[in-house]
Amino acid sequence: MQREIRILGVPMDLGTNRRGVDTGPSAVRYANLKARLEQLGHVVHDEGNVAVLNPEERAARGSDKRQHAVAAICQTVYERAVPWIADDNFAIFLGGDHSMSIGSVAAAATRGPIGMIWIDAHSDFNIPETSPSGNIHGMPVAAIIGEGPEELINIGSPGPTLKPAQIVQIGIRNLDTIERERLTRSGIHVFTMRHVDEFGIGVVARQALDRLRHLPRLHVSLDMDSLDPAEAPGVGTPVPGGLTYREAHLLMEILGDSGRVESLDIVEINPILDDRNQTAELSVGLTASLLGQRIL
Ligand SMILES: [Mn+2]
Repeated sequence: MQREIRILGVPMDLGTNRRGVDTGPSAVRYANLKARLEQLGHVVHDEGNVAVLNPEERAARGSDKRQHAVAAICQTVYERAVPWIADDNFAIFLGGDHSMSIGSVAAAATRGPIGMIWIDAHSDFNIPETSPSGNIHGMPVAAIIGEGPEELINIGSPGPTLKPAQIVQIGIRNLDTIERERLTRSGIHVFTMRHVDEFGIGVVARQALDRLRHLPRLHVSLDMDSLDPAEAPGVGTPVPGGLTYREAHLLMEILGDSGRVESLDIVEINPILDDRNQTAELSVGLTASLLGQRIL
């Protein structure tokens, strides 16, 4: 199916301590995301980047609290993307760190009830009180269901963006202690790497879609650290034992075959740690698989 696709870059690393993921959108563009999608017959508009002050610029201006800056950027992402969502275009958000997704998911949810498939090594379900690092990129899923700081919860519109039953996570393999307890109580359905190992990614992908079968539209949030570091070395927080190249492609193809995915985040690519842009190239291939590329 031919789609009209809009791409928005969010060159933000304010949700993490490690510099580098702010250049993720450039790396993905360098890996020819637009041309690759055009080859599949789609009409692609690159809408450029949301303006993000880097830490030095923020310091020079007498920077406010990081959380305020992240909230303001997420609100801008939301406001830029809502008109495209209304037009029924496919939207691709290029991070930047994963806190960006508070804004992109809020925008996607303006279409009506959506399901969210969060593909990640981490569940990103901390709140400031439970986070060992204090980094906001470990908190977006909590904010999306209405837990954590008010200013992050209220992006787009006041109150929670999604209910836990609208969320499925895939690829999880690294949880903080309290985060793990909170996650098991949350009602979010989690397919850990054990599920992938035991049943195979094809079964996991179909079960994830089935869990969200009451929701006609889906948002996919792809943290590139869900992949094994051997395939995707250029990420902010690598964790061994991730999805293989083939598992990740099959997952994207099955999600794409559903015809229900309307928006996508690609986050946490860190070109400084990458090997000749391998991780960004992989992300482009995975996006193509989600949007119709098939072997035969
Ligand atoms: Mn993440």
